[in-house]
Amino acid sequence: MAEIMNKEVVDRIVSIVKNEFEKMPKLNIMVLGKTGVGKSTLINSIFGDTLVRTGVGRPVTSDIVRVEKKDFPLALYDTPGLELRGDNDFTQLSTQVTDIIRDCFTDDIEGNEIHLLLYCVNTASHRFEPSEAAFLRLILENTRGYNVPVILAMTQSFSKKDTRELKSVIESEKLPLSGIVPVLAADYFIDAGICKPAYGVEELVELISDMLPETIQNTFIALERANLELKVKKARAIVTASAAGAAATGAVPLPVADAAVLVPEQIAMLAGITAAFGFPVDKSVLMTIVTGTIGSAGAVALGRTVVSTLLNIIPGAGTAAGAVISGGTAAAITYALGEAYVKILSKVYRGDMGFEELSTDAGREQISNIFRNQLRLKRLPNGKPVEEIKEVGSDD
Ligand SMILES: Nc1nc2c(ncn2[C@@H]2O[C@H](COP(=O)(O)OP(=O)(O)OP(=O)(O)O)[C@@H](O)[C@H]2O)c(=O)[nH]1
Ligand SMILES: [Mg+2]
Repeated sequence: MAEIMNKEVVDRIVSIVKNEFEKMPKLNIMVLGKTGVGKSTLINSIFGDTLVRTGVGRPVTSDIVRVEKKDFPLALYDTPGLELRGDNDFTQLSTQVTDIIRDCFTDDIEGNEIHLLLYCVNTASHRFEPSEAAFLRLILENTRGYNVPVILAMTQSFSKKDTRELKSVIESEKLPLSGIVPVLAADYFIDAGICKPAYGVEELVELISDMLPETIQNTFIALERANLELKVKKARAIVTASAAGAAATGAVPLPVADAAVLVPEQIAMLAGITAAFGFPVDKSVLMTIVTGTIGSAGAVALGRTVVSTLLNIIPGAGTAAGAVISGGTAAAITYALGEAYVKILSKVYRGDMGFEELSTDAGREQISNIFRNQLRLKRLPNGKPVEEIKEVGSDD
């Protein structure tokens, strides 16, 4: 019985998540900068290396290539191998950039517009030339009406001193940028055994997210691979909203048997969280995650364990055979399930727990424990304790 219910629930979640991904608006980013500054390395560290490695590039202008991958809601306008030497080259490129941005905004294809411009300057080159500043100023002026945020990433910033110095040079140009962020996108090996660890990409990702409109922000949070906090924040917002929804829905019949009856609200919540983490690379992986987590937590979530746990928590509830739980309790269960799911996905994301582990007995045990502990906190999202269970007798 529980098995069947779980499979149904898992199927529902898998299909909702797939759907969420399919309807996700495409994120369009343009990356500019001279050849070798580290554009591809930076993009890899933000989105994982699959796009640059497996994406298909199509030239848009003489210098700009649009890179895309099937079923991946990201288009990257890249400028590979760009040798910019003088004012002439910059003027030509700024025309290409401005034309693309304008065309994307005026082509009447919804969601085709460029959402962000990332300009990369190599800190190790010690240079930010007047022609570069003029180039950026020109683009900013010519595209002002489209409100495309321009972020300047100082790449290969392994020296603190160089970073400080070059940053003040860039700042002195007083360009209307959305931010200047020093990064080291990949660990830098100075000498055998001496390594400067990568940094800054997390901050850059947070800034990018802040600069994007909300619908595109969701796409970005699902796709980015550099900032777990951002995903968790988004996921927890979904949990809070769902718990509030469950509270508003009011009394929910609590099943007595082991049947894991997850109400649609909770299914939507779990799907939303899964999407925020950006896991569904393919259906089988997604199946493993959902089966492993919900299969374990879900059975606990609304099965016998939850009843007895709640009965232990709430004095005077007695041995309700078929109790109806109040809105407050429904919210608390939803909240616990959501928080537990976020915790588990975070573990998987960080690599503290492997995909394979999710379906082992030990993995299941861990998941159940996380959920039970979460439930024991007896808290609502607003920190208030769980309300009482109302006994209504048998519900057969
Ligand atoms: N260790 C380390 N190496 C980097 C970093 N960024 C760039 N590099 C190195 O610099 C070289 C050029 O980096 P790419 O990312 O290919 O530069 P690009 O701007 O994409 O270059 P083009 O596509 O040719 O315009 C590569 O050898 C990278 O490994 C970094 O953050 N850390
Ligand atoms: Mg490149």
